[in-house]
Amino acid sequence: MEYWNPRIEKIPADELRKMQYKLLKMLVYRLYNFSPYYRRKFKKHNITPDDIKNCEDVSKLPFTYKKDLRDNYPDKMFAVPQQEIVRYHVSSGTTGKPTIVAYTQQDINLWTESLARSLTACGIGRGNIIQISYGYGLFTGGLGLHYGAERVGASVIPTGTGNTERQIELMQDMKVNSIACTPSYLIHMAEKAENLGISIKNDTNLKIAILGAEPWSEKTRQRIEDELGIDAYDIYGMSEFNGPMFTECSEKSGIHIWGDHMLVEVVDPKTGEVLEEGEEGELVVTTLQKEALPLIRYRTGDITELYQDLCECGRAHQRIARIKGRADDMLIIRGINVFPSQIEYVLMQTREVGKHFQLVVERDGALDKMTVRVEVSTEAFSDKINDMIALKNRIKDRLKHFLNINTEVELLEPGSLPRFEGKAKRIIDKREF
Ligand code: DLL
Repeated sequence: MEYWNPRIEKIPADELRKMQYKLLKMLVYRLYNFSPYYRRKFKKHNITPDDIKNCEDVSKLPFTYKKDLRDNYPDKMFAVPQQEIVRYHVSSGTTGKPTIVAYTQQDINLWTESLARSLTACGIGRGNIIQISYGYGLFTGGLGLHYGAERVGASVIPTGTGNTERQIELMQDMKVNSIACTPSYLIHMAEKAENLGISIKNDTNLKIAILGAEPWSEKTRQRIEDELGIDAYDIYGMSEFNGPMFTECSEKSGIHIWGDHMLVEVVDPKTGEVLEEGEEGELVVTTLQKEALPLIRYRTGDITELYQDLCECGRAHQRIARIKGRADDMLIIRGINVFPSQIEYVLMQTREVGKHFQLVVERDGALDKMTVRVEVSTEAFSDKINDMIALKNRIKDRLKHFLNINTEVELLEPGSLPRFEGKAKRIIDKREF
């Protein structure tokens, strides 16, 4: 078992908790005294640093929302003078203005440390040749992973997104054995390779993929691993708290959140009430050491749960379950809550379907109607109408059985849905609210 920073990674749970308490107390003290934004907010909620007597007291602090970052655009939430800032990234944001995030040198160092631990836990280090096919630039994925991979001593090929044929050529020529990108882009790359007569499994050295930035299901992991002959690890993060930061370890059972960097809670998305470990809700993070843009109880919008048991890998740092989707991604179809990732899970259990799908939601009179548009795999695609009708009905039945929703299913020829180099866009919601 490899550790990047064994002293911190193998710290016993109670010592970690003590460390988190000290860091939280220092954070509240610092923000109360030096951040005009948080000082105002704490005063409004009658909070002083003396109110923090243990880690659980984090729940006394007010939440921070994406809206706060938007309302304070571009820099009113920064807690250091501009001279201390060495980097900015911009979070795309699907609606409204983007948000700007800032980093001091120390923030970059901590981000890099976090990724160094995570990449090591995924088996990446000196000797690995890693292709980074996340976007470089304003998106945090490319540069974040780049710094982390260099820190662990891997040889980095900073391909960024796009120019897929070139990427495949480099993968072969440079004997790339690991890659970081979105799961949808890796699937796209594998298809493109196949069209060029190249099998990722047999004709390249690829062995490890660090996949994230969008929801993907356990079934999709299994298919990627089997078809490409690799180990695929989930990586999570968001621009507001640096970017990509946390991954699974070799156990592949939950994403470790480095507790000295972040204090996490899971709350009921509607009431904000703190939930027990094992209960599903919205992830809330408090950044314990960030300087330029510290966040107190930031509502990520991501749905997950905290695992209770200790991980076999020996790290006491808390794990979260694979992200199910965003609270705002959740579709309510005739009153039933559905996450696109659940539909993906059901689809990927059906051997005859390919890996690309799209969900179209519209109003049919007063009722919601959802159409699952999914590509059939090249092997299973057939002109025999009866075969295709049988497959369609099988998928409909499974969706009904697992998710209790009635859907229309549309089977499509392989290659007919759009492909994405970054995050996939899978939902088309035509309803008007
Ligand atoms: O996507 C940072 C990142 C880059 C993460 C590379 C992993 C790898 P944003 O663009 O700010 O940052 O988007 C953050 O993406 O709140 C989640 O909803 C979603 N997301 C990120 N990772 C995962 C994942 C980057 N592993 C938003 N599974 C987050 C599911 C994910 N959703």
